[in-house]
Amino acid sequence: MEIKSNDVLLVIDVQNDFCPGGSLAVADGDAVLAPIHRIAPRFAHIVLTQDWHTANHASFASAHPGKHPFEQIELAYGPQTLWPDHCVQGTRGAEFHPKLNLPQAELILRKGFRPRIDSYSAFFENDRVTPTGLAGYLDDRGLTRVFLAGLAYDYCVGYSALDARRLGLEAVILRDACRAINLNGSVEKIEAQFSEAGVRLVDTATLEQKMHDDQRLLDAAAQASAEEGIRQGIEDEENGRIRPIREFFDEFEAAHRHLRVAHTDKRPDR
Ligand code: VGL
Ligand code: ZN
Repeated sequence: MEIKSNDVLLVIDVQNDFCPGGSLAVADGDAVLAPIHRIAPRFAHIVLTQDWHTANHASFASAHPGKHPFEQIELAYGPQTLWPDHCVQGTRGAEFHPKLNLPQAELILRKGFRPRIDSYSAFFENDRVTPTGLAGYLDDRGLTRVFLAGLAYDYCVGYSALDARRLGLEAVILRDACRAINLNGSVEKIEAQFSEAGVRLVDTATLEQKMHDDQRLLDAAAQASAEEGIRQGIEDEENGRIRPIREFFDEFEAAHRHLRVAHTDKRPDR
């Protein structure tokens, strides 16, 4: 597998509230930084997403008297898990992790800003029909394969990957560059959907190794073809199928002798 110019790295929700110390901390959440930073230079295009809720957002348990975080309720569009308040617009928890260093990212996409609808996916909100605009953006730019990394594997990363497939895009999750919330079997559930939908999982190290191996094969092929060209040339010359290369050199030298003489004449004494 190689990374091509129509690939995009989608870095999902690497925000303070999803990292250790945050209000919806994912275990080891900041461990995604190292693999993301290692693989990012391979990509020509990077998009960051930011969970971006209003205060009193419908996905917050605090907005539903008597309800607690991680319980389920029914909203207008169906079941919704309730979360602790997190990623409220303009707060420190909503900011990217201070060590996230991807200044080359071309787009920061915010989602979950409609007070009555949650949005796990970077493509559609949780009603599954309200678009975020990302599909149009990628289509406009001819980006047809998404690699995904970030938080959380079993929610925003997973839903984004499944929606990408629904839109006819290729989706590859960089597994070691994600961490999961793992709530009531959420990892197993979403992984069953991954295999159904054709979402691929790969580790960044494997991807790097494959790219390295592919490059070595290409180099070897180029080398072999150059050698074959030379061998064929020598054989053709020996069989009289082409003029000896020496003749070309001699003619060239003869034709340009005056230049060399003129040149050497001008050279100062050494
Ligand atoms: C997420 C739960 C609530 C995520 C966002 O980024 O995976 N999870 N909001
Ligand atoms: Zn959220």
